[in-house]
Amino acid sequence: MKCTRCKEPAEVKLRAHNSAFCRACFLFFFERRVARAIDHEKMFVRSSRILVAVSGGKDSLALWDVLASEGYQTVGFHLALGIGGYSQRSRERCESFAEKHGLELSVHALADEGLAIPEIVSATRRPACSACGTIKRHYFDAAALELGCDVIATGHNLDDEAARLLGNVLHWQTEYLARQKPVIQPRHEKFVRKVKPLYLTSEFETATYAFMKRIDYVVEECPNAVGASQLDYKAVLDRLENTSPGTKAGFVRDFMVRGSRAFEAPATERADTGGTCAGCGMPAFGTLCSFCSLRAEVDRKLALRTRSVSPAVTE
Ligand code: Q46
Ligand code: ZN
Repeated sequence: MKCTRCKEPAEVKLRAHNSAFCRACFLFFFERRVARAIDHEKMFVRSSRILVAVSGGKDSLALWDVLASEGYQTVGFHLALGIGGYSQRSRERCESFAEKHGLELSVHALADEGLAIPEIVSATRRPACSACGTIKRHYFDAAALELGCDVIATGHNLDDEAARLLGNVLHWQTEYLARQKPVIQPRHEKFVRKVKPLYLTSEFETATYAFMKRIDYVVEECPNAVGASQLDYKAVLDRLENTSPGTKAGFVRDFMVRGSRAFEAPATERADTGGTCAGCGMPAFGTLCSFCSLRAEVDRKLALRTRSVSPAVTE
């Protein structure tokens, strides 16, 4: 097998692109693909300060690596979720990556404020990923504001986007379909744009890039991912991709080009930007934003529990 680009022996075959590459040409291909997504979707420019949300996994660290090596101004942000050894190892990978490359990293640990994911789940009985999603959105937005960033970049890859699109279509989640885009514009002056530079880059390609660049990332999945329907959708899409390479890329790209527009609400119907949260000062549609409502629910339920287990007061 020869490299499609330079005809030297190839190291990796990409059926979806009907190509094979040697190491140097694969890295060139990968970086150019990410650069094209950034430029084509007008995600950010050279002068932007980019908050890269890093989990410690291959996708977000590969994204940080590409952006930093392309000379973009980045600051990593890691939210330590407090999910036992998994979170500990994830944080260590982010810290060692930042140190090795001399990059700025900001870490916020949920456990420091009594909000670790397992505690929230046990107090509220909410599904872990739903609580986690609310919390991540809040801290990413707050970190971008605090660290003076113009844009938040996440490591969602093609497989993530295809699985999410399939789930949204299967359940006709029209509001989610309207917001499934590589660039989400802010709806409030305290928010910044959110972008996904890897949205057309497959999980296999990102893993290959991370391997070739010797990025030390956390391989294990979050224990809460087990059983998530997202994984079933990924398995179905893998089967389709196997029989018809390029299916995932076509599904996602064609949706963005042709389908997405059909779900957009007319400007007159778009939700207004709401007010300010009485708890944290971030934008909110009610008195409290969804993060502060969750925090209040946790506090309330923990207080109730403490009261019910305290021994009766006797004179
Ligand atoms: S980290 Fe959080 Fe994921 Fe773990 S609890 Fe669920 S949402 S699975 S990307
Ligand atoms: Zn709030």
